[in-house]
Amino acid sequence: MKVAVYPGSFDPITNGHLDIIERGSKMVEKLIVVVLVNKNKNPMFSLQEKLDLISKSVAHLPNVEVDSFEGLLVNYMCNKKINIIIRGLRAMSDFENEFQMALMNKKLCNHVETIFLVSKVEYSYLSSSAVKELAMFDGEMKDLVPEYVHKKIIDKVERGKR
Ligand code: COD
Repeated sequence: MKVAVYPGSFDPITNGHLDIIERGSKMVEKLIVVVLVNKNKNPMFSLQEKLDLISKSVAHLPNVEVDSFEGLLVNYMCNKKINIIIRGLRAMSDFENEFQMALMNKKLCNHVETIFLVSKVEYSYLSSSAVKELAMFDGEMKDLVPEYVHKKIIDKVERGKR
């Protein structure tokens, strides 16, 4: 079975991520969206919340699963015997970091191949950080994230103000 992982922080999942998931899921028999846990980061959403947001957003995609892992991505992949990583590329600014990550993962595990999907033009400026910043300052971000995610971001920001 051809299986790939789409790893990321997903804090929170955006329509840009979702587009990569939808397109990536057509290239393989199973795509696993993996939330990597980084204890040094202070995310807006907890791991459980991220898993919930992603699961609801990909519910229409039967060959997509959601999982999480703490540690090196290649260890997750070795445990599950998966060789393909899918990543999104928005602009040249993504390239350097993505290139380094792909080479490092290849060095750590020679079987691993990284496939890059170029973002749609309309999502090329979109990031989780931009969405969070808009949310903090009451900017409009309805078109940038799935509807359920939009609601949960608004709830979180409102709770923060109380
Ligand atoms: N359009 C298209 N693609 C997009 C968009 C968009 N609008 N927004 C984001 N993406 C892509 C990103 O380019 C990335 O490919 C992916 O979606 C996920 O993005 P983020 O921002 O949610 O996640 P990242 O990039 O912070 O994730 C980094 C990891 C957590 C995957 C990485 O740090 C990691 O593998 N950590 C585990 C430790 C490890 O194994 N390290 C060794 C490798 S150096």
